[in-house]
This record gives sequence, C-alpha cells and structure tokens, in this order.
Amino acid sequence: MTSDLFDSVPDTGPAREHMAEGAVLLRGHARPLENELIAALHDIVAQAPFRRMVTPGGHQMSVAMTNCGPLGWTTDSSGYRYVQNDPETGKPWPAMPPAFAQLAERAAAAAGFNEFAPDACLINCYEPGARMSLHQDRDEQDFDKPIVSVSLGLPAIFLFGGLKRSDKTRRFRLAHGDVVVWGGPSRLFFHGVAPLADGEHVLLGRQRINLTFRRAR
Ligand code: MD3
Ligand code: FE
Repeated sequence: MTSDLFDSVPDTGPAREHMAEGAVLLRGHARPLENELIAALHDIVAQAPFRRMVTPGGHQMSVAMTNCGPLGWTTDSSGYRYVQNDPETGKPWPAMPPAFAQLAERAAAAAGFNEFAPDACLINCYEPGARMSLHQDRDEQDFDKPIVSVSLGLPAIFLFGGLKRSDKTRRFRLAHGDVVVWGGPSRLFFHGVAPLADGEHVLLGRQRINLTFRRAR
C-alpha cells in the first residue's frame, strides 16, 4: 500500500559528494548543530546587522551580508577588502563563536585540509529572488587555504564553473545543513547562486543563510 513512499529515491543523495578536484559536499553535516548555529547567528546579527553592500561598479547586492571573526569582508565604491571593524558601526566584528570555528575546522579536516583556522566568516542572507552572480573569491592572501561554506534555511541552486568565466557551469542543490569544502584547484573556480526560490523553512522562515569561513590573512 504505502511501499511506494519507501521505495522512492531520496532527494538528498549520498552523504559525501565529490563536486570537483578539491571540492567536497558533506550533506547534512551541520544539522546536529543547527540550533546552536542559529542561536549564535542571532547574537551576531544583533551586534552587526545584515546590510546590502554596494559593489565597486555601483550596484547594490541583493544578498544582505554581515561577518564575524577578526576580519570581515566588505565592499563599497572603492573596492572589495577585509577589514577589522564593521564600517556601519566602527566596532570590531563580533567574535567567531567556538561552534562556528570548530565546525569549519572539522569539515576542512574531513576533506583533507588539516589545521584550517579561519580568521573571517562572511555571513550571507538570501531572501526570495536574491542571487549571487558568477565570481571568483580572490581577496584572500593564500589560495592554498580552503573555504568552508555552511548552508542553512531554504535550499539554493549553486552554480559551479571552472577557472574561466566562460567555462560551463554545473548546478548543485545546497540544502539546510549542507557543508562544502572548496580547496585545491576548485578554490579559484567561478561560482554563483541562482535567484532564491520562495519557500518557508521550519527554523529560518523565508530565507537562506550561508556561512563562509575563510583564511583572509
Ligand atoms: C566555491 N557564497 O560568499 S557558497 C561567497 O551560497 C559565495 O552564499 C555563495 O560565493 C553562497 O563568496 C556560495 C561559498 C563559496 C565560497 C567560496 C568559493 C563557494 C566557493 C570559492 C571557490 C569555489
Ligand atoms: Fe564566492
């Protein structure tokens, strides 16, 4: 009777997926920590609210951002850079919660990158329709260090290309609790996020949060 329910193919796939050389998707890896991560996120946002930054080209981003940790990524009309203080408040960025740093370090190690010690965590907030156009992350000093990302809330379609902007992109669905480690050759691959589809997440409502852990200096 109900056996078709149990026979259906899960939409999640294997727990660990190889995306490209150096890029590993750990599905659901952050789920055991979801409540701790979301509580810490609320504290961070109370001190350093999400804001939509302006690119050097003069466009306001659809994604709202904030940071925690010793350094935070920012952009304005004069360029992209990492800074110690929140330009909106003049205060240092909120501290990186131990649960954040530990998750990033352990995920990096699981992907073969030992002793990853992030000094920056960029926090992206997507509402329905928000997107991130194809780009490379090149504002960090050492491209041998990976970037670790943690997706929370609504699922997104992640676009993953190659070293050239014109390389074809593949699509990956990133859902709540998914962790990705981007190192090795994939560290400089072009990537982006398709416009977020509307929906309602049980813990986070109509939004997607992405934590990206970096070693900036
Ligand atoms: C792949 N964020 O913040 S996941 C970004 O979902 C960014 O918010 C997306 O791209 C997001 O820069 C994508 C994080 C990510 C970060 C760096 C990468 C993916 C990457 C560097 C190389 C390849
Ligand atoms: Fe990026």
